[in-house]
Amino acid sequence: MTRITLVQGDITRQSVDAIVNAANSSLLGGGGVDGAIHRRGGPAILADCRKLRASHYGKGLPTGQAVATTAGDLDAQWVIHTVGPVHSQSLDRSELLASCYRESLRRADELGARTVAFPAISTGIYGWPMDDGARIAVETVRDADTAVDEVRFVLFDERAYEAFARQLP
Ligand code: AR6
Repeated sequence: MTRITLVQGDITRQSVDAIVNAANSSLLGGGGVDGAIHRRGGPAILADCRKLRASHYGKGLPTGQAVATTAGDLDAQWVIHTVGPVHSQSLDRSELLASCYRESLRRADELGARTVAFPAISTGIYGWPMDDGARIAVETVRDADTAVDEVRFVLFDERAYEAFARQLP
């Protein structure tokens, strides 16, 4: 059984096996969580991302997929980069958002990571409504077939924390 825990705070301050990054398909950094992870994790993460781009993802990492790199100076062994969908009013992209959580946990299992910290993927710059993003995150992790012991959702502010808390008994 995977334990789901909630923390309000900065994901770059977490001590876990793997930290999930809400990246973009370029894998070359950006704002939000992505910017914070690269800033605090240092240049080793970007160096790994560049190698992955050159070897496997010349056209970018597709939405809904996930890849792992070193965690650099972060207090973790790996960063798992996943690309959330941009929210759309006209198209239902929920399955792609669920895929981010599922694929990140798959990478975690391949690496042997037992504790994994997730941000609320797509709920910032990519515009996903927080309540729906929280529902998809919690349901997907609950249903996942994974050996991860703890999934820790790290929510930046109280509004995000409350949205995730409503999804848990
Ligand atoms: N720790 C935890 N959560 C955070 C942190 C942090 N340090 N910083 C922001 N959040 P976002 P997205 C929250 O925008 O929506 C980047 O430019 C934030 O409040 O980081 O998936 C990428 O390169 C929000 O609830 O990711 C992409 O281009 C959640 O994390 C794009 O943004 C996700 O917000 C991805 O957009």
